[in-house]
Amino acid sequence: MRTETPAEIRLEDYRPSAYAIDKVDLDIRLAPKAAKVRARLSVNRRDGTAPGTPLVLDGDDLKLVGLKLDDVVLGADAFEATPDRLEIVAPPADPFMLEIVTELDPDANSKLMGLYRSSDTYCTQCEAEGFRRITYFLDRPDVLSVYTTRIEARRTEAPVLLGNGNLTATGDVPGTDRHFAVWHDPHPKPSYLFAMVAGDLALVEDSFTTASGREVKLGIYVEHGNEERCGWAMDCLKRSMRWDEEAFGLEYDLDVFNIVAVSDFNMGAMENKGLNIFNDKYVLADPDTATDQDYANIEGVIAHEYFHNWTGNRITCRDWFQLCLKEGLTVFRDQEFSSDQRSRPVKRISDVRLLKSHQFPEDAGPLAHPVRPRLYQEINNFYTATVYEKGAEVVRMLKTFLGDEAFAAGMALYFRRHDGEATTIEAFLSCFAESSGQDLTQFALWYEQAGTPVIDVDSRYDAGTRQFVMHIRQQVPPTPRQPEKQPMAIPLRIGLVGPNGEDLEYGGIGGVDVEGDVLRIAEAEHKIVISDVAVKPIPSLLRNFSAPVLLESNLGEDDLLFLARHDRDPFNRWQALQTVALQALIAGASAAVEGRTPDADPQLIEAFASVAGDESLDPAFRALALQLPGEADIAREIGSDVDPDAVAAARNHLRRTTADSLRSTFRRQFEALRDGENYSPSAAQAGIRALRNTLLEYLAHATGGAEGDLVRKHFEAADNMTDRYAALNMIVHAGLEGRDAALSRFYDRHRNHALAIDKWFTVQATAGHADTLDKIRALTAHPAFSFGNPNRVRALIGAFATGNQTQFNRIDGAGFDFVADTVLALDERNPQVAARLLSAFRSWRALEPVRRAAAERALRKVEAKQNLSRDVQDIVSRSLQ
Ligand code: 0A1
Ligand code: ZN
Repeated sequence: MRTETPAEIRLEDYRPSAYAIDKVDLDIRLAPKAAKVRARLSVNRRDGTAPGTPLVLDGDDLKLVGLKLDDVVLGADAFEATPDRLEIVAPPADPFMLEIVTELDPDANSKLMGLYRSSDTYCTQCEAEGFRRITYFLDRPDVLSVYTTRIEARRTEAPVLLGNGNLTATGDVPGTDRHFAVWHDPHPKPSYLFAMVAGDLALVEDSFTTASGREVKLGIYVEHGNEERCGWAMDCLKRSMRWDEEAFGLEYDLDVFNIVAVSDFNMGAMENKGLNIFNDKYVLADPDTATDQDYANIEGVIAHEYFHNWTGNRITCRDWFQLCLKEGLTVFRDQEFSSDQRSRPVKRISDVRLLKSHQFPEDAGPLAHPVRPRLYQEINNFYTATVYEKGAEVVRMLKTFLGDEAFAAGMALYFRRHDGEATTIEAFLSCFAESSGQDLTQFALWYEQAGTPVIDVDSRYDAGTRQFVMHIRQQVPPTPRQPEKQPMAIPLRIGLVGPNGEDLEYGGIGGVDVEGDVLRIAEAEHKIVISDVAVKPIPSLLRNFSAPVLLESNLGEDDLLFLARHDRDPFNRWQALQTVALQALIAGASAAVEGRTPDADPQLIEAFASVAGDESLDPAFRALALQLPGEADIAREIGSDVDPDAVAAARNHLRRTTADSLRSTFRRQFEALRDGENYSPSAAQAGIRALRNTLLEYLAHATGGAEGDLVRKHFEAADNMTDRYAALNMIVHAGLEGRDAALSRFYDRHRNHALAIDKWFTVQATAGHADTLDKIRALTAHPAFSFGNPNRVRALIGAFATGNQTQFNRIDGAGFDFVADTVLALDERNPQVAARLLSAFRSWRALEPVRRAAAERALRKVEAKQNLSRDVQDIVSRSLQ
């Protein structure tokens, strides 16, 4: 546990290490309570380091049991060791071999960082700073070493022994019940990419031949009994490998690629070289237990981890401030992959929904930070939507500004120039500046300035001069430690939509640099004149969401509904309808605060009817267009003094009035749609199911539970998890008859499938009912609940804190208190999971005063606790700043 004021690490303090470690030889002897790790490090003094400079290695909670230098035991005055640090006081001037023996207790490791056990399988997690929990090391991403790992365990306990790279030897340890395997990874890598796994696991095998003819053995290792649920993940892996060759010319570089699925994992998955370790939620799928969304997530995460092999592993980060160098770029790559595998517009809309629901609130609250932070206390807290999702948007904007060709040339240059290096955002951007000849100085502000820019567009048409004039202003809001902002370089993709719904031709555009249909906004204000416009257009702004900004404009509801019907940009068709719905919901929330019933908006309902029935549109798109903005999205848009009960009342009202007025139409469409005889997770079938379930969700909320039978029938008849889980949500959330029966049926059917039981917890945690918190408290005592399994904690308590706006934000503060108490209890066991749960308070300042005060009290209680982990201490202090 930590000191009172944890140290801040700053980007400007970066210095290369005094020593390099070129080779690491590990000998790991596994045992549940006392594993021994012997590390032999080939240490080299770097140029510029004075001979005799102390070598200071990182540790975390380590027990040192042996130490030799060049095979000689070190005397007590030659080193200083604590659990968190090892200093060799006066190392030799010439290269030397340091041998360190540590003893670990994998069973006692509840933080799930370093070496731990998950359901009897030994596994490791080293990003960001977990390797120092295995041995003392220069545990930083710019120290690259070649690893050889010998793993030894009892054969019966762990018949499978896996490491990074290629397998070079196996055998028995004579006279014992133990065996070993040796793995060698020829690619120098930072310690955070080290991994090993040992256990009794089943193997699903396949192979892949790279474009240049390398045969790669592919393996997915899972608990026995799960072999049948690996097919989709394997298929995703092979498609990812092919796609990276075709889209970026990047081939795999080892003879094996292994994936291991474990059930206790702090995050989604980890890209360890040649040995990816996954949260089993992103590997295991079959139609009975996984939803279409799960299938899509698996596709995205498998691709993401695989793509890290080049963006992250071959080219890694110089320091943790550069995290977005690998994460933003790799998210961009996995998004492009999924767009190519599925519908591009639907993928874009889903990604933007995620960005707006996760990243925008982060950027608008006390935890806001730049895509590349300059300062951190605990790096684990920077695996955020800003680094990942906004980081991906920044790469996408780069591509928009440069055009496809210069972007591709910049990527190629990046891979050529920096392969094998630990590098920076500056080096990355230089490649694109060179490939395009553009000055990217202003663009680089996207990495430096936090906060979501607001773009205000006020436009008018002058029939006399045939000019369309747009006044554009941008403003970046103040964020923690950044009160003043400079104008950003913003690619604003536009079109002028004419009365027939087609894009109008125009003469020229003055007042801004233009490339194709992209305006290069660079100043705080622009007056832009578009000449020779024959008739009054409706501008379609920020097409395909060309920049991660908040757009305000003087377009009225009629204009937006026209765009919703006619824009040739599908993203903006979706966005226009969302904007109309959001405006109606915000007005509805104000009405609810004043105790009035919100006004009905017949035009909006009519627009929903029209999208629902438009068979020229992709069903997946229609489903997205019909889904109302979530309660948290409405709250974010309101921005201050939010009353979550009023928001929910407005949303429930719009949903119910829409359902009541379109009931027979929706019912007819629901019944007419068919997703096919045999279940397939294909985008086409998934789209039809999404549309059917969206229609049914409206029906479930029709006045008086009038369509309850239809929903219950959907639940009973479901032959796949997508439909069954959707129906269960409707039954529970709409409070339909048969709730308890449905919950028990679901539980009984899936009692042996942890990932399905997670859904059972989540559906109950997200019900917006007054008794939900009591039910959750009771569920924490359910035999299937455990604070030791991160997925379970997230499924129940995480889902409550982030997915239940009215009950987490209860006016009596009980929701806040419950989550705060859980954070405190969890912190002793698993600080990372605790800190992440605490970040659910990120929008507390935007609440109305009574709730705001209650949230602050809960945060103060966390702050006051002694011996907080650095993870929780960091989040609570920034939340309160
Ligand atoms: N690099 C991984 C994310 C990750 C980060 C930290 C972890 O520690 C528990 C695990 C995974 C990715 O982007 O997928
Ligand atoms: Zn990643």
